Amino acid sequence: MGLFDKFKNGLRKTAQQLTAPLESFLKRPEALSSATLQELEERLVAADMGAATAQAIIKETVEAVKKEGRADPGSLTRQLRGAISRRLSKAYSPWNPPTPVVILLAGVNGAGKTTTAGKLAACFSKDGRKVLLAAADTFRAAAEEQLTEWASRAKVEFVRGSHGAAPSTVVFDALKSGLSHGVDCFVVDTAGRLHNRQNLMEELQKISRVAEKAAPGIALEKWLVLDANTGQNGLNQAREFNKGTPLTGLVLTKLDGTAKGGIAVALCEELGLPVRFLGMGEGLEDLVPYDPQLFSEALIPDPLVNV
Ligand SMILES: Nc1nc2c(ncn2[C@@H]2O[C@H](COP(=O)(O)OP(=O)(O)OP(=O)(O)O)[C@@H](O)[C@H]2O)c(=O)[nH]1
Ligand SMILES: [Mg+2]
Repeated sequence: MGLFDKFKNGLRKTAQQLTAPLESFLKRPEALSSATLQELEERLVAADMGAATAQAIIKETVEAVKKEGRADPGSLTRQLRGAISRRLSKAYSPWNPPTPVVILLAGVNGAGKTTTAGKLAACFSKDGRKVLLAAADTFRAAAEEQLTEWASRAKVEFVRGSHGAAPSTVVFDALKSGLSHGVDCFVVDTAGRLHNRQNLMEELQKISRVAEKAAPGIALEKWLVLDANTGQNGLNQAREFNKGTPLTGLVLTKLDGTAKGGIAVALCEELGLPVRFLGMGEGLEDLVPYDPQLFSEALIPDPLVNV
């Protein structure tokens, strides 16, 4: 499946939420009627873009349509896509993993960290990188087993700590031994933690400090894994994690199962952090590199724009 098809599939539920009203708007001549605009704004909020962002998008869209001098429905959908796309592009720049690189995945319980770690390992390994998956979730034995399973699916190496080892020790040992064996991509899975638990936030800081100590100067990515179903609370989570350990990126998971994928727009608008990957299913291949253009085209497809 091509990349754009993956975006379309993964964002289908959110797109349906938006396209149904857009299709009916296209049949009406009065595209800029206040009833139309209000309905559209409600749909943006329902897709979880947030009230303030939805309002700003509508305002910007209306101004652009007026400026264009063609208050027809096609112009409305085109400008709407533009307003969404500009927000999705904030803080974004294409990312190529440096060599070597450490990617630390953090997030609340059940966000999709372990699944993402496995998918990332497969994705980088496919690109010819020598990948090591490190189980720094030492909290539950089952977590290590889950990651072992992913490592074998992704056909990459895997390292876990000895019983009762601290997560930072696992990371230290993984980096030391991995680097001496030519590993150039470390993907570190951590335990789920609530953003308001100070001690767990400190543990993350420690993992990151220890990684820097084990491999001074190594590129260290700290990504927050967010479940797209979390809605606007995801913004709060991201802010709190970012306070504890300054993040370098976001991964948004479970987009396939939600009509609330518009949260990506709110996150990009408000956080100044780049989204790096999107989780769109439970399989090894169901991870796509984030692309703001493809995202907005999947949300508002061409037939709605080229009218
Ligand atoms: N549909 C769908 N399910 C996903 C996706 N990512 C993860 N999941 C599912 O979400 C559930 C939790 O995923 P995990 O990867 O175990 O989450 P975690 O953050 O590691 O959880 P803890 O370690 O318990 O904090 C599993 O059932 C996954 O299969 C996704 O992109 N789409
Ligand atoms: Mg996990």
